[in-house]
Amino acid sequence: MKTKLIHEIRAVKTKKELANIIKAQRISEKVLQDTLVKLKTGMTEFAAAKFITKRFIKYGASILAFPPIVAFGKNTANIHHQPGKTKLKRGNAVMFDFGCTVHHYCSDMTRTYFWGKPSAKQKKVYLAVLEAQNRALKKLQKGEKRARIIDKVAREFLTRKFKNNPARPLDGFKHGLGHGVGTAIHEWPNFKPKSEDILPVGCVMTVEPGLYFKGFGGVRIEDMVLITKSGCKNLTNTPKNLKNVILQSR
Ligand SMILES: [Mn+2]
Repeated sequence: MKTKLIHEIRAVKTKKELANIIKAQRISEKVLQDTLVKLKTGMTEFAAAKFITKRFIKYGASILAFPPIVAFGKNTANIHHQPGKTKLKRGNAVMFDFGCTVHHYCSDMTRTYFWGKPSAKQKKVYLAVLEAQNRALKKLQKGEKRARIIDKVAREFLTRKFKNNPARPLDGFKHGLGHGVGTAIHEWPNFKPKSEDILPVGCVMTVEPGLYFKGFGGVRIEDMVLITKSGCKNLTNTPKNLKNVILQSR
Protein backbone atom coordinates (compact mmCIF):
# COMPACT_ATOMS: atom_id res chain seq x y z
CA MET A 1 0.00 0.00 0.00
CA LYS A 2 1.19 3.47 -0.86
CA THR A 3 1.99 5.62 2.13
CA LYS A 4 -0.10 8.78 2.18
CA LEU A 5 1.20 12.12 3.30
CA ILE A 6 -0.81 14.60 5.31
CA HIS A 7 -1.10 17.11 2.44
CA GLU A 8 -2.59 14.40 0.23
CA ILE A 9 -5.22 13.54 2.82
CA ARG A 10 -5.97 17.20 3.44
CA ALA A 11 -6.43 17.85 -0.30
CA VAL A 12 -9.42 15.51 -0.57
CA LYS A 13 -12.51 17.31 0.67
CA THR A 14 -15.43 15.74 2.53
CA LYS A 15 -18.96 16.78 1.54
CA LYS A 16 -19.06 19.17 4.46
CA GLU A 17 -15.72 20.77 3.60
CA LEU A 18 -16.81 21.18 -0.01
CA ALA A 19 -20.09 22.75 1.09
CA ASN A 20 -18.13 25.35 3.07
CA ILE A 21 -15.92 26.19 0.09
CA ILE A 22 -18.95 26.54 -2.19
CA LYS A 23 -20.73 28.71 0.35
CA ALA A 24 -17.66 30.96 0.61
CA GLN A 25 -17.58 31.18 -3.17
CA ARG A 26 -21.27 32.14 -3.42
CA ILE A 27 -20.74 34.94 -0.90
CA SER A 28 -17.76 36.18 -2.94
CA GLU A 29 -19.89 36.19 -6.06
CA LYS A 30 -22.52 38.34 -4.35
CA VAL A 31 -19.84 40.73 -3.12
CA LEU A 32 -18.36 40.99 -6.62
CA GLN A 33 -21.78 41.70 -8.09
CA ASP A 34 -22.41 44.45 -5.54
CA THR A 35 -18.97 45.91 -6.20
CA LEU A 36 -19.59 46.15 -9.95
CA VAL A 37 -22.76 48.12 -9.25
CA LYS A 38 -20.84 50.41 -6.90
CA LEU A 39 -17.95 51.19 -9.28
CA LYS A 40 -17.75 54.77 -10.51
CA THR A 41 -15.29 56.76 -12.56
CA GLY A 42 -12.91 58.46 -10.14
CA MET A 43 -13.34 55.86 -7.39
CA THR A 44 -10.00 54.75 -5.90
CA GLU A 45 -8.83 51.14 -5.65
CA PHE A 46 -8.63 51.65 -1.94
CA ALA A 47 -12.30 52.69 -1.73
CA ALA A 48 -13.36 49.68 -3.80
CA ALA A 49 -11.34 47.35 -1.56
CA LYS A 50 -12.90 48.89 1.52
CA PHE A 51 -16.36 48.39 0.04
CA ILE A 52 -15.54 44.73 -0.64
CA THR A 53 -14.36 44.16 2.93
CA LYS A 54 -17.52 45.78 4.32
CA ARG A 55 -19.78 43.71 2.09
CA PHE A 56 -18.17 40.50 3.29
CA ILE A 57 -18.93 41.57 6.85
CA LYS A 58 -22.52 42.34 5.83
CA TYR A 59 -22.90 38.84 4.40
CA GLY A 60 -21.49 37.26 7.57
CA ALA A 61 -18.06 36.36 6.19
CA SER A 62 -15.79 38.71 8.07
CA ILE A 63 -12.68 36.54 7.82
CA LEU A 64 -11.22 36.88 4.35
CA ALA A 65 -9.04 34.32 2.61
CA PHE A 66 -6.47 37.07 1.87
CA PRO A 67 -6.53 40.86 1.53
CA PRO A 68 -8.63 41.72 -1.56
CA ILE A 69 -6.73 42.69 -4.70
CA VAL A 70 -8.26 45.60 -6.59
CA ALA A 71 -6.23 46.97 -9.50
CA PHE A 72 -7.10 49.59 -12.11
CA GLY A 73 -5.38 50.27 -15.42
CA LYS A 74 -1.63 49.64 -15.53
CA ASN A 75 -1.74 48.27 -12.00
CA THR A 76 -3.42 45.12 -13.34
CA ALA A 77 0.02 44.09 -14.63
CA ASN A 78 1.23 43.68 -11.05
CA ILE A 79 0.17 40.30 -9.69
CA HIS A 80 0.80 41.42 -6.11
CA HIS A 81 -0.82 44.82 -6.41
CA GLN A 82 -2.09 46.39 -3.22
CA PRO A 83 -5.09 48.71 -3.61
CA GLY A 84 -3.97 52.33 -3.53
CA LYS A 85 -4.97 55.83 -4.53
CA THR A 86 -5.24 55.11 -8.25
CA LYS A 87 -8.58 56.31 -9.58
CA LEU A 88 -10.79 54.47 -12.03
CA LYS A 89 -10.73 55.91 -15.55
CA ARG A 90 -12.64 55.10 -18.71
CA GLY A 91 -10.77 52.47 -20.75
CA ASN A 92 -9.14 50.88 -17.70
CA ALA A 93 -8.89 47.19 -17.09
CA VAL A 94 -10.25 46.40 -13.62
CA MET A 95 -9.03 43.35 -11.76
CA PHE A 96 -10.58 41.83 -8.66
CA ASP A 97 -9.02 38.87 -6.90
CA PHE A 98 -10.57 37.94 -3.58
CA GLY A 99 -12.14 35.29 -1.45
CA CYS A 100 -13.55 34.74 2.00
CA THR A 101 -13.81 31.87 4.45
CA VAL A 102 -16.73 29.86 5.78
CA HIS A 103 -15.86 27.76 8.85
CA HIS A 104 -12.19 28.28 7.92
CA TYR A 105 -12.62 27.07 4.33
CA CYS A 106 -11.48 29.49 1.65
CA SER A 107 -12.77 30.60 -1.71
CA ASP A 108 -10.69 32.21 -4.45
CA MET A 109 -11.76 33.97 -7.65
CA THR A 110 -10.35 36.52 -10.07
CA ARG A 111 -12.22 38.48 -12.68
CA THR A 112 -10.92 41.15 -15.05
CA TYR A 113 -13.34 43.76 -16.41
CA PHE A 114 -13.12 46.73 -18.77
CA TRP A 115 -14.46 50.09 -17.75
CA GLY A 116 -15.97 51.08 -21.08
CA LYS A 117 -15.11 49.68 -24.47
CA PRO A 118 -11.81 47.75 -24.43
CA SER A 119 -9.08 48.46 -26.98
CA ALA A 120 -8.19 45.88 -29.62
CA LYS A 121 -5.17 44.81 -27.58
CA GLN A 122 -7.15 44.54 -24.35
CA LYS A 123 -9.68 42.36 -26.17
CA LYS A 124 -6.98 40.19 -27.70
CA VAL A 125 -5.28 39.61 -24.36
CA TYR A 126 -8.58 38.90 -22.62
CA LEU A 127 -9.73 36.37 -25.20
CA ALA A 128 -6.34 34.62 -25.15
CA VAL A 129 -6.40 34.22 -21.36
CA LEU A 130 -9.99 32.98 -21.51
CA GLU A 131 -9.07 30.47 -24.21
CA ALA A 132 -6.06 29.30 -22.17
CA GLN A 133 -8.34 28.73 -19.19
CA ASN A 134 -10.90 26.88 -21.29
CA ARG A 135 -8.22 24.60 -22.71
CA ALA A 136 -6.99 23.74 -19.22
CA LEU A 137 -10.56 23.15 -18.02
CA LYS A 138 -11.31 20.92 -21.01
CA LYS A 139 -8.22 18.85 -20.27
CA LEU A 140 -9.38 18.43 -16.68
CA GLN A 141 -12.84 17.51 -17.92
CA LYS A 142 -11.30 14.72 -19.96
CA GLY A 143 -9.86 13.27 -16.77
CA GLU A 144 -6.24 14.43 -16.94
CA LYS A 145 -4.79 14.23 -13.44
CA ARG A 146 -1.15 15.24 -14.04
CA ALA A 147 -0.82 18.80 -12.77
CA ARG A 148 2.14 19.54 -15.06
CA ILE A 149 0.09 18.73 -18.17
CA ILE A 150 -2.73 21.08 -17.15
CA ASP A 151 -0.26 23.94 -16.63
CA LYS A 152 1.36 23.12 -19.96
CA VAL A 153 -1.88 23.24 -21.96
CA ALA A 154 -2.57 26.82 -20.88
CA ARG A 155 1.02 28.06 -20.88
CA GLU A 156 1.89 26.70 -24.30
CA PHE A 157 -1.22 28.19 -25.83
CA LEU A 158 -0.33 31.65 -24.48
CA THR A 159 3.31 31.29 -25.53
CA ARG A 160 2.30 30.39 -29.09
CA LYS A 161 -0.24 33.18 -29.23
CA PHE A 162 2.18 35.88 -28.08
CA LYS A 163 5.59 34.66 -29.16
CA ASN A 164 6.13 37.50 -31.63
CA ASN A 165 4.98 40.19 -29.30
CA PRO A 166 7.78 42.61 -28.41
CA ALA A 167 6.19 43.25 -25.02
CA ARG A 168 7.12 39.68 -24.07
CA PRO A 169 3.97 39.10 -22.03
CA LEU A 170 5.11 35.71 -20.85
CA ASP A 171 7.67 37.48 -18.71
CA GLY A 172 4.55 38.14 -16.71
CA PHE A 173 3.02 34.68 -16.44
CA LYS A 174 5.20 34.20 -13.40
CA HIS A 175 2.71 32.28 -11.35
CA GLY A 176 1.54 28.72 -11.65
CA LEU A 177 -1.74 28.00 -13.42
CA GLY A 178 -3.40 27.16 -10.13
CA HIS A 179 -3.31 25.68 -6.67
CA GLY A 180 -5.27 23.62 -4.21
CA VAL A 181 -7.72 25.43 -1.93
CA GLY A 182 -8.88 24.41 1.53
CA THR A 183 -8.32 25.80 4.99
CA ALA A 184 -5.27 27.45 3.43
CA ILE A 185 -5.71 29.64 0.37
CA HIS A 186 -2.71 27.96 -1.29
CA GLU A 187 -2.30 24.29 -0.62
CA TRP A 188 -1.12 21.13 -2.34
CA PRO A 189 -1.37 20.23 -5.26
CA ASN A 190 -0.01 22.85 -7.68
CA PHE A 191 -0.36 23.48 -11.40
CA LYS A 192 3.21 24.44 -12.32
CA PRO A 193 5.51 23.67 -15.25
CA LYS A 194 7.63 21.30 -13.17
CA SER A 195 4.94 19.95 -10.88
CA GLU A 196 4.96 16.22 -10.29
CA ASP A 197 1.64 16.35 -8.48
CA ILE A 198 -1.17 14.00 -9.41
CA LEU A 199 -4.58 15.44 -8.64
CA PRO A 200 -6.53 13.30 -6.19
CA VAL A 201 -10.27 12.92 -6.76
CA GLY A 202 -12.07 15.29 -4.42
CA CYS A 203 -9.52 18.09 -4.32
CA VAL A 204 -10.44 21.69 -5.12
CA MET A 205 -8.16 23.57 -7.52
CA THR A 206 -7.99 27.05 -8.97
CA VAL A 207 -7.40 27.49 -12.70
CA GLU A 208 -6.02 31.00 -13.18
CA PRO A 209 -4.02 31.83 -16.28
CA GLY A 210 -2.85 35.42 -16.70
CA LEU A 211 -0.99 37.70 -19.06
CA TYR A 212 0.76 40.82 -17.83
CA PHE A 213 2.31 43.70 -19.76
CA LYS A 214 4.30 46.16 -17.72
CA GLY A 215 3.07 49.71 -18.38
CA PHE A 216 -0.08 48.43 -20.08
CA GLY A 217 -1.95 46.10 -17.80
CA GLY A 218 -2.89 42.50 -17.34
CA VAL A 219 -5.67 39.99 -17.43
CA ARG A 220 -6.22 37.09 -15.07
CA ILE A 221 -9.28 34.84 -14.93
CA GLU A 222 -9.59 32.47 -12.01
CA ASP A 223 -12.18 29.79 -11.35
CA MET A 224 -12.29 27.10 -8.67
CA VAL A 225 -13.02 23.53 -9.72
CA LEU A 226 -13.68 20.26 -7.95
CA ILE A 227 -11.66 17.37 -9.33
CA THR A 228 -13.97 14.42 -9.93
CA LYS A 229 -13.34 10.82 -10.94
CA SER A 230 -14.07 11.43 -14.60
CA GLY A 231 -13.27 15.14 -14.91
CA CYS A 232 -14.04 18.29 -12.99
CA LYS A 233 -16.88 20.48 -11.86
CA ASN A 234 -16.61 24.25 -12.02
CA LEU A 235 -17.59 25.81 -8.69
CA THR A 236 -17.52 29.40 -9.98
CA ASN A 237 -20.72 30.95 -11.32
CA THR A 238 -19.64 34.51 -12.18
CA PRO A 239 -19.79 34.98 -15.98
CA LYS A 240 -16.55 35.62 -17.84
CA ASN A 241 -17.39 35.90 -21.53
CA LEU A 242 -16.06 39.08 -23.11
CA LYS A 243 -19.52 40.65 -23.31
CA ASN A 244 -20.01 40.00 -19.57
CA VAL A 245 -16.82 41.81 -18.59
CA ILE A 246 -17.32 45.02 -20.54
CA LEU A 247 -18.86 47.44 -18.07
CA GLN A 248 -20.62 50.62 -18.99
CA SER A 249 -18.42 53.40 -17.60
CA ARG A 250 -20.34 55.97 -15.59
MN1 LIG B 1 -5.61 31.92 -6.55
